[in-house]
Amino acid sequence: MKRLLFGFFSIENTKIHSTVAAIILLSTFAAAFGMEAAPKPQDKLTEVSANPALRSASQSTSIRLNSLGFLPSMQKKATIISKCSDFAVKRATDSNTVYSGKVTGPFYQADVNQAVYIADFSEVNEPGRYYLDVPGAGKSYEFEIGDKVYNFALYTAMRAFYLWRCGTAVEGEFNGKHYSHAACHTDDGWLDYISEPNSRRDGTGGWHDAGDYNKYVVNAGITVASLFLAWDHYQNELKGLSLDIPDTAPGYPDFLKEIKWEIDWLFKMQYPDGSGRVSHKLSALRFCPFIMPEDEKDKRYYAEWSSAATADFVAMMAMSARYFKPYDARYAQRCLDAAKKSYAFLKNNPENKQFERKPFRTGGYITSDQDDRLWAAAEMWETTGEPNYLRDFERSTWHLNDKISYYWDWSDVKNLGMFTYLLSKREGKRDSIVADIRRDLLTTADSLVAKVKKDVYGRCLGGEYRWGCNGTVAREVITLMVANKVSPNPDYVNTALDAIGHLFGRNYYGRSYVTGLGYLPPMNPHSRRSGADEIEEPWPGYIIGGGHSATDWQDVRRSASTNEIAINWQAALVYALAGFTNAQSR
Ligand SMILES: [Ca+2]
Ligand SMILES: [Ca+2]
Repeated sequence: MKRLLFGFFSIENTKIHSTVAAIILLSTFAAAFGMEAAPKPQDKLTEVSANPALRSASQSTSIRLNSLGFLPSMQKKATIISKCSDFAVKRATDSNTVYSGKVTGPFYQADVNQAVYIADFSEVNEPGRYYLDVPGAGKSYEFEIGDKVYNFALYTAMRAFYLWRCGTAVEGEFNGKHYSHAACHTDDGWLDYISEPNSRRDGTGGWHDAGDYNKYVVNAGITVASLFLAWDHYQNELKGLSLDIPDTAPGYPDFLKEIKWEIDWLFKMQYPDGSGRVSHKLSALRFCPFIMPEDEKDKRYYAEWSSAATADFVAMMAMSARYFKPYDARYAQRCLDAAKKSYAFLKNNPENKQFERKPFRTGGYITSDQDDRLWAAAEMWETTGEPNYLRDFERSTWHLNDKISYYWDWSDVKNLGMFTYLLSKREGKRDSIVADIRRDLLTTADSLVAKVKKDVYGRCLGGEYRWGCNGTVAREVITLMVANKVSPNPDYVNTALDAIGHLFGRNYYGRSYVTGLGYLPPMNPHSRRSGADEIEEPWPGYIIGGGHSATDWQDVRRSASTNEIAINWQAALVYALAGFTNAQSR
């Protein structure tokens, strides 16, 4: 069984999230290992939700809406899967009707094989607690309308990074439970595969990557970038955010303090030989079983460098130099020096040097580097203003037919470079490239809007499903909000809110996709800490990857393909929520 399990683990976490082959392979494995059937949402209704405020004896499973709630002035919609015609919005305190209207529909959608009705109650803007009463469908769970409905979710989702910390003990309270683990992986890491055998150099720190405990530079790239973008776009709201984390960076706001924990580790991934090369990952040779992190005792090694990891390192360090500077100028300079060194190495070594998996059987994160290099150049230019970086960016960009990728994740970070260049206030940009990026961005945002308007659950990817696509649903909020910066449009903002609504309950399952938050959240994420500890409820605030079709999500631990957690998806969720906190100031 152990051998079989290792076989399973070696496939489950391949980090090749977007390949169809992997999906088919996983389905085969899932069948071979007899995965438990997904719980049907109605079976779970009698169980305790992690959010007791949402419990009620008479809730209907037919009414799906954003269980976090709604901002007063913004759009509010529910999807109802029972035949109905009228609906009322009732105040929770006294059951008085504050609004009544007619649903639209039925609308048939093939991928979920449902004919549904839509209730639009956007006109209700008085803060308070409400529920929907729909003759023929029943009563919804209670929801809130208010300015701060996303604040606690943001806090929990960002604190989840702290709870992911490696090389240290962590602990946190949630919903009356105490989550903790002892200091882990204090031997990171060994140099056998990049220089000398049996010698060790400090590689402690950083965040565990996902449901596993390894650390990968490429996946750190899109993660750190998404968090810095949240900071860049919403720092007035985020500056005051307290995360209840240790003061590992005195003088930094908590939000940046948590990012710095990862950057401190990232420094250690640069080769000790002064070349500027960056190790692709720090990892055990195999995934460990479901044990607590401090119990994983296998040796963990620096893997050989890759050009994508080196470029992502440059981009992250350049961003760090920019955003940390007001709080710690010396550290910022160290970041910039490290970025320059690795950038110089890349310039002298233009080949796409991919990571070679052997002998590691953990996550691959193998990717071509054109997009990563382009992103690195954009961040170096934005941080330094030096024209050589601008030239490098424009040379690698002008000929690209699609300046903006519609679907993006760790393997395609082109958009990050494009956003930085487009939004930069620096002089010297080439008008034609700016115009191309702007046009492609708005076209992409418009297509997301169009998909949301056609999808009965307001899903901005429509019927497109890939590994980790819940993370991409959240990540499209970045696309939409950057588009909204260059061409303000209420459709972009509403589509961004639809993405949040979809993730927190307005979906086929009528459930939240984020542990501990919202209505009937995932209970069995593919997360080693949650699987190994003594607490029934999983570690809180983590978004799970989601189905590979509209109807195949499984809330079971073994389903790495649909129920894992990961830092790249998490950072997208943080970005999405950050834009809608303390909304009264917007
Ligand atoms: Ca890439
Ligand atoms: Ca547990």
